[in-house]
Amino acid sequence: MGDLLAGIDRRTWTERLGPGTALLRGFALADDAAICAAIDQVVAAAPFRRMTTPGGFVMSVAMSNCGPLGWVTDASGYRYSATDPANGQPWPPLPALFLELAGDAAAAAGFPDFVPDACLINRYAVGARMSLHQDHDERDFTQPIVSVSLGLPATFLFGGLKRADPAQRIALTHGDAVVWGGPDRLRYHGVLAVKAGEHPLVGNCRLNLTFRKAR
Ligand code: MD6
Ligand code: FE
Repeated sequence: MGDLLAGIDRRTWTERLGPGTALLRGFALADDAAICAAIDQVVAAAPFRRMTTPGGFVMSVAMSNCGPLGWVTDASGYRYSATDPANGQPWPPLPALFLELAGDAAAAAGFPDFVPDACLINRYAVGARMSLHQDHDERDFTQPIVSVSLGLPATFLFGGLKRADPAQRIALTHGDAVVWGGPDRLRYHGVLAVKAGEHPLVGNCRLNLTFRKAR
């Protein structure tokens, strides 16, 4: 597994959450400051914003994107867009570090050659949450999703392929990566409301990156 990784020595403890899901504890820790600096650069050009669902609810999580495509939602639906609806410009490019991190995490979980074309950046202020959903706006479900958590801890809900299936509760902390694909690619998942706290690097919020191959 990790012995094939080139470059940075990423120390990690792997927990398998399902046949196609690996939790790589601490995978992003060695790069945390550089990742945060890269996020700051992205959101200087494409600021965090709270989007509206097709049903008319304003999401509690604030979002931005980088890469060729970005995930957006508004009254007309959920979709990937090559441009930021706030300014009509392309999303900021995917930092090289992000591509390397996502590819390394996917490889460590058994998905070689993962090249994302979208990175959704989620910012959870205290109290923000994400209700149970499936990630199904991508075209190619053979490709996994790689998720990196930074800042305040959160409880991740990991359900089944049907909304009513029981969900595991998993504590995700700063530096953890979750890679998710194969038979688990369409499992329901969500995030419970983030509790108050202060992270020495990130401050009073949780950040989550999800890398996808949308097209
Ligand atoms: C989050 N993550 O952790 C929200 N989706 O903030 C997701 O919705 C997600 O972590 C697909 C795969 C992994 C994830
Ligand atoms: Fe998701």
